[in-house]
Amino acid sequence: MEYLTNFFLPSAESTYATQVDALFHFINIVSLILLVGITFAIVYFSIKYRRKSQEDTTPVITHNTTLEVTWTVIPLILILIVFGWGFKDFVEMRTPPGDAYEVHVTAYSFGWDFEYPNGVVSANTLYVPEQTPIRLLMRARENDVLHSFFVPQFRLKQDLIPNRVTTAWFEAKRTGEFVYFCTEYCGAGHSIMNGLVKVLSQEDFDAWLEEEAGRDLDALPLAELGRITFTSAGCAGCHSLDGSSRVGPTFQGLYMAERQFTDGTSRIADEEYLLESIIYPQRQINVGYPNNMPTFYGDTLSERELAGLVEFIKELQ
Ligand code: HEC
Ligand SMILES: [Cu+2]
Repeated sequence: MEYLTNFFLPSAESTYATQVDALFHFINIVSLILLVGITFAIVYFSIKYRRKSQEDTTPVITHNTTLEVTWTVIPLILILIVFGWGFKDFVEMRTPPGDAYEVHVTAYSFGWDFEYPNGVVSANTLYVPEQTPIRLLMRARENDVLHSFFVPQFRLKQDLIPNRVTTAWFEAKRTGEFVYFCTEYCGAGHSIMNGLVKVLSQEDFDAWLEEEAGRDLDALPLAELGRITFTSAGCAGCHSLDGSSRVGPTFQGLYMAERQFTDGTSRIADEEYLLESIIYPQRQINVGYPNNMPTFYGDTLSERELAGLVEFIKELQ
């Protein structure tokens, strides 16, 4: 219901969101008034000054300087107001306060990495403290495509481009969870490129950051590491663990099951097959599924994460 509180716009949750809405409403209301006024005038004058009969010889008015100046100057003033107002807000939205907390954002097909100043990386969920200006330094992975970071409730939207750094900033007014989307159509996994911005109190944020910094991924058992990687690498967007099909097949009961491929061959899903499916997804395509799984090889996943994924899938009987 929260979404309906602000005249059809999602609730305004960043410090500048209400300003963006004010200008939006101004443009909407002025347009509405003009629409009604002009429509009314067209209908009224068409009837009032219509040609009443063949003999009607009322001269046609071709020119009226006063009128023309009026209907040029009034819209000009309105447009200058919109420009000045928009420019002022734009500059504010582009200029982070000097003491902003910086988070590096990397987008790839199909997921997001958020890296904090102490080196902690969170995958697909952005954690930030409330009432603190946050500056995002954003780029898409090299050789990847364009993505765009959009948080409707913050009125924030910015493209991410390979080999370029773009920036944006916001300050969340209160704690809560706010959905973000990728809003640049980027490929078959575009629809899974959404997630949450979790706004925490400063204490909770510090505690979270400290806990993450202390977590030693190298010390985790393989299957446990695999479970974390399943979410952090974005597999969860296309593969379920409960037997239901998503973009790709479920992982439940996959280990040692017989798989049928589009080239007519079949194979038992042993460890070798699982690993191969992750690093060379295009080699064998399961019947009934698209060939759109991204390749997870090279710098995307470490050897240990790959082994962890295989162990994790084996446990899902
Ligand atoms: C954009 C969607 C997408 C993402 C993300 C994705 N996959 Fe897939 N995956 C698929 C599709 C579609 C198939 C079936 C087609 C094929 O066989 O290549 C598949 C097939 C597989 C298979 C073979 C399954 C079977 O039933 O034979 C494995 C194993 C697998 N993926 C593992 C992973 C892992 C691990 C990740 C994360 C690191 C991942 N996938 C991420 C779409 C995806
Ligand atoms: Cu995207």
